[in-house]
Amino acid sequence: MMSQMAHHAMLLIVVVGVLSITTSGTPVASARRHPLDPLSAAEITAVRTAVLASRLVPARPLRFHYVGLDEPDKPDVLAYAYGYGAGGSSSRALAPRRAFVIARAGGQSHEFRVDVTNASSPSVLSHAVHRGTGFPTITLEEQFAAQALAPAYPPFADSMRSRGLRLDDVICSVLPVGWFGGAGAGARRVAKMQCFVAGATANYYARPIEGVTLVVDLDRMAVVGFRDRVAYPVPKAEGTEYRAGKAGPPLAGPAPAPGVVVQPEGRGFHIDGHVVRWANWEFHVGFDVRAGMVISLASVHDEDAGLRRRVLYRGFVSEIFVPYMDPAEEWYYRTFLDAGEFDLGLWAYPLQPGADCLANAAYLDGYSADQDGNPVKVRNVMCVFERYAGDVAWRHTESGFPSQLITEVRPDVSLVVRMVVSAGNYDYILDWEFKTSGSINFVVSLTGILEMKATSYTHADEITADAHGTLVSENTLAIYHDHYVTYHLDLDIDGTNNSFVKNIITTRRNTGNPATGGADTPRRSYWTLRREVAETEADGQVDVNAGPPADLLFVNPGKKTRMGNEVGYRLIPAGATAGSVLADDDYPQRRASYSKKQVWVTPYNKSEKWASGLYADQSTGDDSLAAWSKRNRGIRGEDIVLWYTLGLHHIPYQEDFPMMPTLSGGFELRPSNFFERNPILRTRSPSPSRGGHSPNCSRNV
Ligand SMILES: *[C@@H]1O[C@H](CO)[C@@H](O)[C@H](O)[C@H]1NC(C)=O
Ligand SMILES: *[C@@H]1O[C@H](CO)[C@@H](O)[C@H](O)[C@H]1NC(C)=O
Ligand SMILES: [Cu+2]
Repeated sequence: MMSQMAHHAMLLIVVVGVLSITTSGTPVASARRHPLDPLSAAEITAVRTAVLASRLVPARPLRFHYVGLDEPDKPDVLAYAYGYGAGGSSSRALAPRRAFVIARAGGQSHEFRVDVTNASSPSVLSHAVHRGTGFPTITLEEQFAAQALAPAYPPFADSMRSRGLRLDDVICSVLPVGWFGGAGAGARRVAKMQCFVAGATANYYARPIEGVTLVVDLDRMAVVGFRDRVAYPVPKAEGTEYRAGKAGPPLAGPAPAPGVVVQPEGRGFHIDGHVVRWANWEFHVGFDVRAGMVISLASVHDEDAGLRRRVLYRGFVSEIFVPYMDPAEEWYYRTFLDAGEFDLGLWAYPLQPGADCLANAAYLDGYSADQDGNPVKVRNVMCVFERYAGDVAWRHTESGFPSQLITEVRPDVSLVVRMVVSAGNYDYILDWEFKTSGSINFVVSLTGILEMKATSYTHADEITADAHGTLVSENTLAIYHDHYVTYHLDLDIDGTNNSFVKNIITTRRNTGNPATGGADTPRRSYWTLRREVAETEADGQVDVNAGPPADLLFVNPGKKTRMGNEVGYRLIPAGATAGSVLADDDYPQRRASYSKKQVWVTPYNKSEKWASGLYADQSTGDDSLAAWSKRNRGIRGEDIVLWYTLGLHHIPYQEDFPMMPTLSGGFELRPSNFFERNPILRTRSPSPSRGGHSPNCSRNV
């Protein structure tokens, strides 16, 4: 993760002081709001007003680092959404609208809870000072301010001059320092800066000024450290561009034909506020500055039972951990926690219609607060579209009848909800794909620009010691690193009472004895299932690459199918299942120690949302998923949460330069004894002639 400040200024539309005024003078919040709707611009403004008016924290300046919905307690939300809840009121009365705020003032991190139910008279409900380790996210404004310090710092200016570089061609990135022992709670809030030469290219990441590091005190906003260690040639600008027209002439060779999506009867989904209804699915799409897209209250209609059934209470990306693998002075600390140090939602930009999302997509806007607490709107930050990808939902050709061939095929259509996070150099395309079969596919596609290091090498043959990366261009090493994308998935399979079950594949010898499951036949072995129900959090930790093969399920022990099987959903990890291979005692590993296992299961706790802790910048790991799990709480027959980490070891290759083609990984949550039978058996194939003609459709007859 690096910063790309110039683009923020252009793309974000700052909504300064917008108060939604209603003619009758009734409060803004009286508009129909779903309890999980993100804070509106008017609510963010109300939060700002209340915090600044409060006498609890007189110190100024007061800077807002997080402003987001403090969601109502789960029973209240369930009561609203489904008309009932565990212990909650059974009315659909609107829960109070509350915000959670983290602000810095007087060198301390302050937490506020603010009631904005009536946006014209907001009130601070509580205030606390964070006394533990770690700091809130680094704001955009702090990054701008830090960047401006570099050229004005004489030793830096001298260094640039001595390297023959023009100061106005230099762009610096603000990078979190990580944690490498010591201080903890007494630490200073600092960041480092590494700089690049832009000038002739938009791809300044490819032109690092290796060896120069600045340290900035973020609270005082002053340079407090400077190192000028080594000088390598700055890699050339030639061949680094990616902008159309600047990256060279278009390919002359064979190209795919242009295509469009035609939906002659219009979209098949409906968006009502933040609630999306499509085919058998219904869910709420929210936006949070830290997590970005948040999916809540996903339920699926069961046609056979005539019921809407609950699948997921709330799901979002909790953290993206990206450790680099070069121990050098300028690189050792690059062990990013993109959500906790930078905010994923802050780096999500307007999607490009027809390119980022299909032409038939609908878009949703997002709001966050700037450092002064004013609302900032990001247009088209999420999109929703139906995907007709040419895949098959199910099919069969029956050739067993002598005089008849039976073929039944159902095309697969799914609904995609998408957000793209451009975390400085890297872009993450984050998809939730809902399928009529009841499955949810999660896909992360990586693209963008690698993090590169200047070197004296111009050919791989010159490399004698470990270079910690791949030589992707002259004087340019792309450094080895990992990506760990951690999802918080509060599954509620048919209710909140769930258990985590492992169906473990176990090899058996054929004993020949029917009493022990054997048979008097020549077969020597077979596999069967050993079913384990996780009792405590320790049983909920799984390295999917270790041990015997197993299906991992969330089941509802109180709900059975007509056949007597427990209803459930299973997790299907796919492809990207890397686990961290760093030493357990290495500092970044201690901060994100959950990255060694893909699966963790914890009891639901409203305040356990962020896998690397609420205060992730300079965190020590004491407030993290692995630390919570050490309490070893009971998880059998409880309201439990699945944490899944999709991991990739990234060895860069030359094709990843200067711009990386997308590389995807994902996993699936799939109904497993949830329905009585294939829930899409009775779907019909859309007739090609229905609702219009297909101009270029041909077939051999
Ligand atoms: C969950 O369901 C099981 C089976 O019906 C029951 O024994 C258990 O007490 C329930 N747990 C809670 C917390 O209600
Ligand atoms: C909920 O989580 C917070 C933060 O980890 C913790 O302090 C609190 O004790 C937890 N509550 C329960 C009931 O486990
Ligand atoms: Cu990568």
